[in-house]
Amino acid sequence: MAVSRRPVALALCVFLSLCRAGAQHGPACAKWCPPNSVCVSGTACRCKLGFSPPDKLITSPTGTCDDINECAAPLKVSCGKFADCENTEGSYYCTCSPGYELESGGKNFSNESENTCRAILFAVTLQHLGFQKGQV
Ligand SMILES: [Ca+2]
Repeated sequence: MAVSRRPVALALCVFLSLCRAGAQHGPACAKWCPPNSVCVSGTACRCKLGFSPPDKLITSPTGTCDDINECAAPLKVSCGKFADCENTEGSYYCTCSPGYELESGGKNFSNESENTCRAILFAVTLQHLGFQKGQV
């Protein structure tokens, strides 16, 4: 039955070439994902870390991913004492308040547990200049 084999072989060939074409282009990916999001499938995108909505899939080109203000309610990160929270696009950081510095001498940290802000001691500066205790 050589006659009936031909359409089957042709169909198989078409099927395989379609599969191969699909594999070549990788998984289907939505081309319209809004800024600050990544493609999840051909019809959905997800906001990058630090952007809102954080756990909802975006399924329309009109969707947007907005920066989450980690320094404001309801998230409000606690930077601890003598420190301020600074919001940035896609992230945030904590920094010591004016007149305070990290023990390490570094500038930024990420939360209260890393807070080592301490007053920049005026007395230490005076000692460096040669003043003794009680002279000022
Ligand atoms: Ca932010």
